Amino acid sequence: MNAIDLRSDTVTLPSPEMKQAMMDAPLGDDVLGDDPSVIRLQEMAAEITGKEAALFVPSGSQGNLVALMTHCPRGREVILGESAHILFFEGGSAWTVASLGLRPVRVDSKGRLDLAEVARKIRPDDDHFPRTGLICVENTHNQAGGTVQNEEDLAAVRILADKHGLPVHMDGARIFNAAVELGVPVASLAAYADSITFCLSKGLGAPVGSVLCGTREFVKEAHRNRKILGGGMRQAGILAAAGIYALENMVDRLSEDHANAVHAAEGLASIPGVTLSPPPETNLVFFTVDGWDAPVLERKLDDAGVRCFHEGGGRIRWVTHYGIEREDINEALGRTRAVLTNSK
Ligand code: TLP
Repeated sequence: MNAIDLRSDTVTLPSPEMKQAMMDAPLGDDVLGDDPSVIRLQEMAAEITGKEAALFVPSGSQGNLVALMTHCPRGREVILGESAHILFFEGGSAWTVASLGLRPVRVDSKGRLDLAEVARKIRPDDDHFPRTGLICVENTHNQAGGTVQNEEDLAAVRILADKHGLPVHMDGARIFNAAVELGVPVASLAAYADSITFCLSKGLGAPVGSVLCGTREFVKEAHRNRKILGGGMRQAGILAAAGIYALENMVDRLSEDHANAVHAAEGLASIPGVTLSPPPETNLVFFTVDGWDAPVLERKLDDAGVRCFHEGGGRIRWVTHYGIEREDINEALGRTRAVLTNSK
């Protein structure tokens, strides 16, 4: 029985065409600024996000950390959502590596920051307190369920940040999913942030890599911070070429993943005891099942050939992505229904 892998869109494998683009990529030493493929990817990323410049980094986690380090000297505080990926899933790097404080605020069901709380948590200018250095938003929001924040949502954050003279960083690991869902260019969402990280290695199907975008001056400093973190990658063009291919060929198809997520959600909701938490907006499907402990269910589903993760709060997450077709979703639904029915 072939396993259907819904653990994450990070499990996507490069297509033969993407691999060919990697084979054909012109290369150079990127630490010395010589790699034509990295330069091209960075130019494309800057243009797509509407920023002056961009920096290719090995991962979304490193992109976010470099952004935090570049915006904030040691000792600053970063305000972010209580369920932010930066807070929970990046190994505590902001604390351990960058010596930054993370100050969480409540988020609503879409992952939007509670702006009244943000305003309360911005530190006054007083020697007793740390200094606030940055506000972070996440779009789409992973733990909220792949939810999308639109221009109005982001504009509200921008207005507050401007009032206090603070920069905004967007963890846009899945910003292309947000843009495709809203039917707007990525740049119109990124416009509300000073910097944005997006991932090539998730729904866009590249094997490795993310891009951090911002002003020319910001990216120059980010380049230095990437070096400090050991993220200078020499002939990285072989990876950047996959990213170029992804940006040129893999964006529009994200709507298929979103349609498959809706289909999966409808199928799951028809199984007694299953509750969507919430209904999917993009490619992440979160659900709970009455009477089931999520880690136990994750193991049972795995045994039945449906690979997925439990995500805390009793929730299971399915992620639709390149390589998962409608029939795979139907098969996963059938196997899941069998597990839930036969185990009663
Ligand atoms: N998320 C992964 C895991 O780390 C949980 C996943 O499977 O969803 N920001 C957001 C919003 C993310 O979801 C992720 C990855 C990252 C940053 C980090 O990207 P990588 O994995 O490239 O370091």
